[in-house]
Amino acid sequence: MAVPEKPILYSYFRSSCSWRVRIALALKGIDYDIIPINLIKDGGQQFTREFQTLSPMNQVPVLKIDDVTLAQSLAIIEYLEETRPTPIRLLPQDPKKRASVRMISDIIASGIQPLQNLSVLKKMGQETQLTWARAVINSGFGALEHVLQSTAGKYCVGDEISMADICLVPQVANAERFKVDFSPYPTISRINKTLLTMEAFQVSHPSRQPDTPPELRA
Ligand SMILES: N[C@@H](CCC(=O)N[C@@H](CS)C(=O)NCC(=O)O)C(=O)O
Repeated sequence: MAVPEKPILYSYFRSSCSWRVRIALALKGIDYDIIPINLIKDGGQQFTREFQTLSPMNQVPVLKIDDVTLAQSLAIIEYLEETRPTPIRLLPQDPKKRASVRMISDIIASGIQPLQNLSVLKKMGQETQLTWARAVINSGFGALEHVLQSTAGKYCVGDEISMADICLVPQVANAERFKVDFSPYPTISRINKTLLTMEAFQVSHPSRQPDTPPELRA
């Protein structure tokens, strides 16, 4: 019987969307190799013809797994969930909780991250970048804090870890990089702190990746 090939993740250490997938792979206990795609160097390796054939949007992450090439972090996470439901579920069985998980994931993945993504910031001057990024994160985090007040238990939705938590932690790291004031977001801060104690969030952290520059290593 043919041995299945090890999955390959095209990832950039600091990419929050890549981190989402790294967390999911770690939680699911899936062994994989990383091919780093440097989004900054030489104008960005995401724009090479070779990478564009894998990711027509010129974005990481991309995961090669089970003879399929997948882009878009939430689609990848849902694929992992459907094909590998054990050892941990990332979407609750209960439809209402499942919708809450998807709602929170979408707030982050559609309502915050794309507005402060590299390609958007590159179109602005250095000074405007910071103000813009802070404004969109504050606007999204205001909404998220409000939502979490009714959905959260220990984690974003109740006491089970989910895709929403996987989206939260990398977005908080982005916010920290842009020096967002966290005092209006006590629920976000509390959940983030709890999640960062977990091994899956630590091994996948931007400070511990093969392409992490020495000065940023944990
Ligand atoms: N919706 C996509 C977004 C992917 C995305 O924005 N990736 C960023 C890094 S987090 C990227 O590759 N940016 C490259 C660029 O903007 O040139 C996903 O969830 O995977």
